[in-house]
Amino acid sequence: MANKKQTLGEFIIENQAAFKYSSGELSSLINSIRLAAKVVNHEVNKAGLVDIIGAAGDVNIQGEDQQKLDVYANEKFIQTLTNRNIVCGIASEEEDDFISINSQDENHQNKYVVLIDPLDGSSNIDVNVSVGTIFSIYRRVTPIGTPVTIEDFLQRGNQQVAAGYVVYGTSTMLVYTTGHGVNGFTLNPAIGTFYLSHPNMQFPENGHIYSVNEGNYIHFPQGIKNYIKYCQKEEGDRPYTSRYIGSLVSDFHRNMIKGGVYLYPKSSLNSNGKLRLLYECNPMAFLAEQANGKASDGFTRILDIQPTELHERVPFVCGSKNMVEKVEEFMRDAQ
Ligand code: P6P
Repeated sequence: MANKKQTLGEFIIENQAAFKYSSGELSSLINSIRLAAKVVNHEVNKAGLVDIIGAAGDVNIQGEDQQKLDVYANEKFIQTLTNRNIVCGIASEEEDDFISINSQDENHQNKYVVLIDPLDGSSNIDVNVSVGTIFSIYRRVTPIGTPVTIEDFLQRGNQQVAAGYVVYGTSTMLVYTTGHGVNGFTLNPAIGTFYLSHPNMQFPENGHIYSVNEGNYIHFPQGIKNYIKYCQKEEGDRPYTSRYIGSLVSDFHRNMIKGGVYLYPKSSLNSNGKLRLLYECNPMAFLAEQANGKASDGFTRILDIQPTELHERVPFVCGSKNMVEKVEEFMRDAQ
């Protein structure tokens, strides 16, 4: 008899005592993300069948065409997080400014802020390639009883209390950490239940996959160019394999299982790279470190960077520890 897989709900209850803050609130927060993930998953899986794909006609603060599913996912996550009355503020990649949650919290008693990329990789929606949701949770730093401020959102990544992603792929998974390792849960869509399928996920220290958009090669810093040529060299266990899906969550997830490094460097096209520090790099860096991996901007630990604005971008190197350190070595040597 195969051992019964633990459900996400059972896992949360079993582990909430380990969470150093008020465990009930975090559990409720993770549960609200679980609900939103199921709702978004349902729409993502039928995107081709209803008039919900294609640009919504708007352009977000990033200057990117907003796909209807971007807008839908943003609304669903904000709605479920608001309804749980745990959160005092939300910042979304799809929103110009942060949202102060006052509807059920008129006395500003709620302690958590959530930062979210509701549908990362959305340019892949119309071509049926995996997309994902990324979330990052902090305790507020301004006094309870006062309205949330930008200061509550511009915290260093090393202050996160939880982070995770949903990958809407060949199966839908919720992968998250509360600072005690990384665990992956797979959705059984027939009954709408997530089951613990990947306990204690760890990046292999080494890997043979590098993930970068080589179409930007000529615009990369010399250190990155040198690393890419290193990966392609016939020597030792190289050449490595190049795998780049164009969806951070999917590239990260594959590399965490198989070993690999993901790079989105700065370039002459993007002086700080493309990925956002608050919604993409900090949560993925927290997960990476909790899974024995590493994440930097090529020089500095991502989680130590002090944010200065909601939508700031940073160069991003993330994955197997020894591979990230090899990239950092090439970056140092090229200075
Ligand atoms: P490019 C998606 O827009 C995203 O933020 C990541 O998920 C993905 O890895 C990257 O951008 C793809 O960007 O410039 O290579 O198409």
